[in-house]
Amino acid sequence: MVWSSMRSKWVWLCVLLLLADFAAGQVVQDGLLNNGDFETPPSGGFSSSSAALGDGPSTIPGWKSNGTVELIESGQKQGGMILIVPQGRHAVRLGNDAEISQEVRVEKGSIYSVTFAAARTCAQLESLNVSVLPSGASQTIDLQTVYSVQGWDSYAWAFQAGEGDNGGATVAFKNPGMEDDPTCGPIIDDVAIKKLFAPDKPKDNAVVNGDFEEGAWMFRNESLGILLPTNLDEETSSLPGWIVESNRAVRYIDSYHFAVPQGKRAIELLSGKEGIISQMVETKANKPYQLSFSLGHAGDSCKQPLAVMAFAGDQAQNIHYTPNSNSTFQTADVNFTAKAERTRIAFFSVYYNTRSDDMSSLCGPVVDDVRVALSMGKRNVFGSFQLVVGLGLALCCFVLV
Ligand SMILES: [Ca+2]
Repeated sequence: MVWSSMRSKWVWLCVLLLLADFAAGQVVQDGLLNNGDFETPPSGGFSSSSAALGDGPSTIPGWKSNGTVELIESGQKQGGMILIVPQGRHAVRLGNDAEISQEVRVEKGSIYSVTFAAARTCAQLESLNVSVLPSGASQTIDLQTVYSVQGWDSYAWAFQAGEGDNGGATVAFKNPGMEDDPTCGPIIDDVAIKKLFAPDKPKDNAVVNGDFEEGAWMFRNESLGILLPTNLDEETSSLPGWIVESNRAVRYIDSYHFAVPQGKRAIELLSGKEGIISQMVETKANKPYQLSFSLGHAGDSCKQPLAVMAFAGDQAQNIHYTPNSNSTFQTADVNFTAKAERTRIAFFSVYYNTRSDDMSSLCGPVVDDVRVALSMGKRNVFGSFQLVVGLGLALCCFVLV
């Protein structure tokens, strides 16, 4: 009897704790946001005609909307054009200055990466602003370049939950455009979030996340990979340790849909020198180092030749991928002498490649397993050479004396 009453007390305590948890904000785990795929029917059901939701309170379950936000259905036509729904049957379109947002629960100081699929509708310049409040971090992503022939791409954007976020943060997507045709505007789908971790620094490798295993959320069926747009802030990167310092994006790929040299994730470089990833690695000045990495193809019918330009300090080397039927990648290295306590390493694709099957999707060489280590071998050889010369000189002196 006593035991039973104790147990019921515990159950109640758990229920109260859970309720408190919900009251504090939505419990967000890695993965899809609440109705992040826009497949939950609104209270009145999905409208077969394209009905704009207007400025009213949240009519899309889980989301707040502002301005002309429209739930679209796959197969829906506008003029002569069929609207693109990246995944499933539904997505949303943002009209001029329209916004959708959702509150997510975050931990102060942690880094989060938001993944989303986006497509543009009309031919003109379209962009999408992703932001987080109250910290105010934001980025406008240019949707002008469509990287895949499917007409949509997935992107990732990272932010740090700030002091003011106090457990909850509002992630918002806004169409900053003001087009003459108000039905133009970006389409959004499949919004997910992931808390990122700073990978451990390996003892024998100065590169952080050199294997690219830690990074943005990727759905298991994400067959197109994730585009990582320009991000100059290494503290808030969807690819911890790395920055994308070019105007164009690079593609984060997984081993379920692409050939990946090591582990489950790697980077495919796109758009020639318009797609650059880099990292400042810790080095000791005047010491010899070796940068080594895997260079391969993604198995996505990318038209050869594939080559990368690899930079390490003041060294730059153009390395071509040699097709080999036994392997999807080869290893390459660049020797350099560090000039300072921090050395920049960087990669871009030498060519501007497209897939041979559709002639338009952007593709390129794959880089993985990036390492920077003291080049011990070289120093030892040099050391023994000095020793031999030294002994020789001593012997000469001895003979002469
Ligand atoms: Ca990897």
